[in-house]
Amino acid sequence: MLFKYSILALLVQAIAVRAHSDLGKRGNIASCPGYKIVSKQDTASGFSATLKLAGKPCNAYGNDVSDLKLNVDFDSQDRLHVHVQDSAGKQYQIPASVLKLDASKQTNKSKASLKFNYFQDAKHGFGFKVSRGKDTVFDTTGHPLIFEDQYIEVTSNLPSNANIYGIGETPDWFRRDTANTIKTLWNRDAADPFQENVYGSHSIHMELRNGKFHGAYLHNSHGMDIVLANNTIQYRVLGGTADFYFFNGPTALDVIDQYTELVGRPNRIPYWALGFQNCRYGYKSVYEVNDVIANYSKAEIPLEVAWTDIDYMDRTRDFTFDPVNFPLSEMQKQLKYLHAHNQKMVLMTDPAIQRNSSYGPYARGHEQDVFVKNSDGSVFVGQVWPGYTAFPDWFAPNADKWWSGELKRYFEALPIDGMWIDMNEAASFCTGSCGSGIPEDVVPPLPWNADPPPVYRPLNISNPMLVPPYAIHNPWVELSNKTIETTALHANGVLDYHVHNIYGLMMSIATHKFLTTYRPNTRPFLLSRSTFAGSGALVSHWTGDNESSFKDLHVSIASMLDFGIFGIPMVGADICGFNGNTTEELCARWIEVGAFYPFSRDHNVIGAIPQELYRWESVAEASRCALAVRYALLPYFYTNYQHAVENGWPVARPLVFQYPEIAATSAIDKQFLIGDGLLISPVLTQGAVTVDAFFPKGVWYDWYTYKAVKGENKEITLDAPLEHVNVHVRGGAILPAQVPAMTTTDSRKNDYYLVVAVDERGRAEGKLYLDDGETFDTPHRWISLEYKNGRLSVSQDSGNYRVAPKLTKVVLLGVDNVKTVRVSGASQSAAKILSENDSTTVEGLSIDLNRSASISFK
Ligand code: MIG
Repeated sequence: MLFKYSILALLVQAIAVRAHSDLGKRGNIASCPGYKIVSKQDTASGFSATLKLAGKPCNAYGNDVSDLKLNVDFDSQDRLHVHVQDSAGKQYQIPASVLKLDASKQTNKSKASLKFNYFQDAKHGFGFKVSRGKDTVFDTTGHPLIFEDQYIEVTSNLPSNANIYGIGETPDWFRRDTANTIKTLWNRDAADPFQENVYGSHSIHMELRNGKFHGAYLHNSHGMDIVLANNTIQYRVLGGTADFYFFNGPTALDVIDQYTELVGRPNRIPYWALGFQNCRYGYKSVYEVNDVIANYSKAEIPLEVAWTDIDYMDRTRDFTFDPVNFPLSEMQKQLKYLHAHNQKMVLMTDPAIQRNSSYGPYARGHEQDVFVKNSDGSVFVGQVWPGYTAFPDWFAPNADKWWSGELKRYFEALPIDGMWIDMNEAASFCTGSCGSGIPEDVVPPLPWNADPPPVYRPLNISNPMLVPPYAIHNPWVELSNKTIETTALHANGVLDYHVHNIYGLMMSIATHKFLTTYRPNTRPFLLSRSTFAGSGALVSHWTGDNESSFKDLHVSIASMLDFGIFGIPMVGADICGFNGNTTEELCARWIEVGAFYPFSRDHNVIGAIPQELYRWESVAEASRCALAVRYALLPYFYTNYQHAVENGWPVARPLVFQYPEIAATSAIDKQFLIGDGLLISPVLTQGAVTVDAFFPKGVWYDWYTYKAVKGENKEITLDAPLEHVNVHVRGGAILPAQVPAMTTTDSRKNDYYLVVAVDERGRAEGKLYLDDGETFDTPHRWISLEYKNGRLSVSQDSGNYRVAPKLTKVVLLGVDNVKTVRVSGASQSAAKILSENDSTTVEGLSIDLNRSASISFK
């Protein structure tokens, strides 16, 4: 039988005793009095004020807090900070040790693009507006502020049918439905159920209004619902404070720039991370993986990284190797082999540690007091792969030291290239501390295999920290289902209730710290399933356990675009689909999309039919074609990734980010751009051999044939045979490329070339970023590329990284009739000039990219 996580979901739902609607009392929201401003004081960067409850407490879902403090800070021209907190400072706030927000900025009202106004109305009390010119971008008019110990409600009016993007993590279409959407933020190990909450929490959204974007981020780690309905966006939060940041934009890239400046810029990745990667859950041995590596190379499909899932572990315990099927010595050989072929290895690590004193990581962790606890001080024991497990408490004073120590032993045994951290929501297979009191040597069966099914002790539901009065719309009903119980204790007495959503971020911090300490000058590669605001500074992300279906293929594009907003641009979905059996056609179509995911990895569930790219001839052919485009454009991908590192700009972008003035782009998530110059228009429907692709006004060029397509702000039907994905270059863009090889290391050694796609005025421009792709302290080189009046200039912007390969070829799309080529004045007699479909290819050049150059075409 095919192993499916949805079975697990059903099981957990079965243990949940109550339906969502039974949870909590009906809060008497209507009688909430709101607040009044009692005093106000100007500060250097804005003002502060005190607020008092304006009437009788409504205690809708907790206890109204009577005294509040409001801080308004004009952080920068484009960022406004509005923070309402309890004067007593008792509400839990995200500590700077977990997420340190940028505080470098300070300006004042007169310089700010976003204006702040507060008001007081008789019925609802204190309210505020954030505005930009004529647009009020946040407006609480008509909605009282509700601030209780376990419930905060803030509501802002929206225009009807607003264009809202972001808020997650949730598998959904890219443009959010504002008619009736509840987005719940509660990290959950759920197999990508459509429109529900899954692994991470991101309370950032942006809105497009009148051609301009703005954004808002609520800095709060608690569970929450963000509700879009009745022309409002409403935050219903289970605690903490109302800590909002507003971003002025006005472009989409500006909003993300402003957001990632606040929470952290995307991490620098090693160049090899852009290569294609293969994984599956259920490889039976190291020898099987050896075969997979060999088969990719036989099929001439580039494979950069060979991944192994929990299968390599001895009884699925972290830091161990199965002595029979994945013996360490054979894993070491595989790693050597991979390195000799410029390939890499990444392995899985879970946070849950088997609770067994004879298992070193547990014994040492227990000794150093690093695990999450029950309220009686004993270790909290959930159930994960290795049976009953303890969960590292990243707040524990010794946690980092202990975790680094375990990782160090592991890396000394097998110096892998990157790490994959999974199950860090944190996932557990049971509810509550199900292993507490059970002898250490008992290894329970996985709950879905147990006969009779396990009976777990009931949770103490009268505890509001377990069942808060307001029930967020977590589909597993209780917050504590399948995760660490919300009443479990972290160091300093912090309940898991407050920090559930940042568990994965904290694991990312500890793991990243180890990696950068162990190899101080090497950029780590770290893939995390659970993420939070700021995770992008540390990790890459994949979208978890999707389904092998055409629908999930389509949704994967939207999810990738969401993560661009979340500041985690290095993202991709499991290519060919995880759960369920893929099909030849689906797998071919999937690699045609996946070859353009910033993070490009085939991954499959245990028990499903194999789906490595070489398994079917059509898939192999589709892979070779699509990956050849990716590998040719590695310099372009890398340059765009550097834009992400420096400015947060996502690598993969929806059309609406680049063409906000074209209303028809607002909901397009069937196509996407890489950077601003490459448009991918894949087939997402079974049986289709054509695709209706939207082309914004302007000229676009087919990547393969160089033929021009005239964009007229409408869809054009394109041929799309099974092995073919439509890729177009925007007229006006210059894409840096390199002759592709089978690995990124080998590609980096090949000649450079430029694809110059001219617009209607015969112009184009682009950028090229170069560095060693490996170290932190590498020198860099930024180059500007510009084509106009028949002249291509290569100008050095900054940096002194020495690039060895030469620029040997220029492809001019939309330019014909070239007879002579001169490089910085010198005629190029060796150059070969070829024309095809109104384009010209000039070969045989030898231009040093370490200097500026000017190439004229006549
Ligand atoms: O509960 O390690 O999302 O990629 O293959 C499943 C086994 C645990 C979930 C991950 C998936 C991985 C699987 N893991």
